[in-house]
Amino acid sequence: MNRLCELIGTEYPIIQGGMAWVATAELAAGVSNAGGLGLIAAGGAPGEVVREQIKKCRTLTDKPFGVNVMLMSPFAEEVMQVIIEEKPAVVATGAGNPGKYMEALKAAGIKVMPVVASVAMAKRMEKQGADAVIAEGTEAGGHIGEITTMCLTPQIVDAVEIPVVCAGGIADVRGAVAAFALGADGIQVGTRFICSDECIAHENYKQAVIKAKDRDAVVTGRSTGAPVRALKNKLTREYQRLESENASFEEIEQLGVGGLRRAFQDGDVQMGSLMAGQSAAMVTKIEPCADIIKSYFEDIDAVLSGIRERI
Ligand code: TUI
Repeated sequence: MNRLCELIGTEYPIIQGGMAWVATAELAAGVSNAGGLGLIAAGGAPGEVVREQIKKCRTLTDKPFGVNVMLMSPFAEEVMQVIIEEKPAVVATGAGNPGKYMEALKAAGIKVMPVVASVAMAKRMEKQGADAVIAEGTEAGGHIGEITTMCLTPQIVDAVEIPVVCAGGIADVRGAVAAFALGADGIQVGTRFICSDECIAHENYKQAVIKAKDRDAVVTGRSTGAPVRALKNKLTREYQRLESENASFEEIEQLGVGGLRRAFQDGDVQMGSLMAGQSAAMVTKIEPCADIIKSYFEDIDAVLSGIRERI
């Protein structure tokens, strides 16, 4: 049996990415019901909102699910407290070092899977007791590191003993086979789940992902030290203008405030932050989570025999 599935109690070694706003209880339950691990994204939400989401998810699925905690959130501490009380099966973290919460999470029986974007961070997480790491390449959406999935994954696989989940740019079964070839024990998929029936993001956001082409998922915020990948629109162009004019940190940050809500809730495709990875260009339709998950695992043999025929 796959050791990631054993760790998290799923049928398939696939985790849904913890996308702020987008990854609600509905999406997490949809993914978990289909045999993957759904994650509720805490994003920038306060603890009690996250508690409600966990409770809602429990009404929608009896399968294991997790919560993704964005460590740059001002509410990270109280969200962790809620998680320790509510005890979802898994906690994934992003955008920081979850070291100070590790002991309490593990004592509560929660599996901890930090997202990492470097080998050093992966090693540190293993040493601090992480159960697995999610190696996220720069192809991913949202807040990103510098190293590509192709180069990051095998280096982390070689550096740690714990299971490695490969993330960033995995749009179909070919990407999944590539991830397993690089030594990963599982895959994390974000962008493609935006275009699931169960995702309650605004239809305009979903259509923007479907329309996206290869160069449309652009990075802003490199100058402020928090690079974010999102679909090109008026907002990203404004960002790029401010950054090229060396505007103040505050002015640049101010532009992004409320951007995710504008995209997710209002369907504002011009001034909303349409966070998505480079794989958006490969997403072509809206479908049930179950069909998305099956598409990553059903045709593995066909991909492998294609490889055999070509080499
Ligand atoms: O966290 C993410 N992706 C995100 S978070 C997010 S919310 C947001 N909204 C507006 C601006 C910025 C963020 C949207 N997307 N992915 C996981 C991830 N973690 N990628 C990179 C990292 C990371 C980076 C540095 C993890 C650890 C780290 O180490 C810091 C340290 O303390 O050494």
